[in-house]
Amino acid sequence: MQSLSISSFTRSRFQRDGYLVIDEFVDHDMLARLRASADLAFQQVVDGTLAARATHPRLTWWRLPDGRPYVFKIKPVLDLAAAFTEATLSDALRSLASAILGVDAVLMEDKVTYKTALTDEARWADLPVLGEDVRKHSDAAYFTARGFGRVVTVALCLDDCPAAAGALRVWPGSHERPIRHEPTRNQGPVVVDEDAPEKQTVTLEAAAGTLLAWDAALVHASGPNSTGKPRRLLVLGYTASSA
Ligand SMILES: O=C(O)CCC(=O)C(=O)O
Repeated sequence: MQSLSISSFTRSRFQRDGYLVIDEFVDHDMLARLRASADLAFQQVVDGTLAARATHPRLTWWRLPDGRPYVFKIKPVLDLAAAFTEATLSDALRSLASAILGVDAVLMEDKVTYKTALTDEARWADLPVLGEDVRKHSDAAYFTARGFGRVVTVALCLDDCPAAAGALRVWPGSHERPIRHEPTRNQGPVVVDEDAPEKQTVTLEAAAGTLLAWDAALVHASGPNSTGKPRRLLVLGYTASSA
């Protein structure tokens, strides 16, 4: 994993745009271990859910309109596999988040988003029916409600993430302006279209090993994964240390 300090240019660009992308952040060996860890977490939580016929508390899933169960995320994951802990204990990610925040950062949330449909129909599971899209949202209000100040989200792409795989889409600069949300029945608040028009979005297509970082107040979304291949992100939230 790269250990790097960001330039004042990169920091001011992050402040202006609300996000940054660093290619080849994770080396080949670490990437392989993180992928194996994501598989292991999936086995423990998803296979465990299917075997026990009871939803694991770490699992967020729903049913697609065609009836297949769809795994969105597992949270938390760090204690489920050693490479996750290793990645977050290495100084690279925390120092990057500290440089962006301008203060010492601590990890406050961790998850893997999988965005994958299951072949097991899990008919016993009473799941809401939703699409594959992650609709436009920002996480800042949710973090504020949990008592956190400013949060930087850091995501490591465990797999290639072209647009067709549901790459992250962001609305540059949206973290700096008031954004209206509207409630939804099953997906939490989503951003109203007028405050984040489609023509202003940037799609962050990325190769496996890329690091994406965004201000939690930035509006973001992602589409379906239609590649038939995994598209997993290890997503970590960092905030100012209170120490
Ligand atoms: O994994 C994705 O596509 C979306 C992740 C996301 O929206 C989030 O972590 O807030």
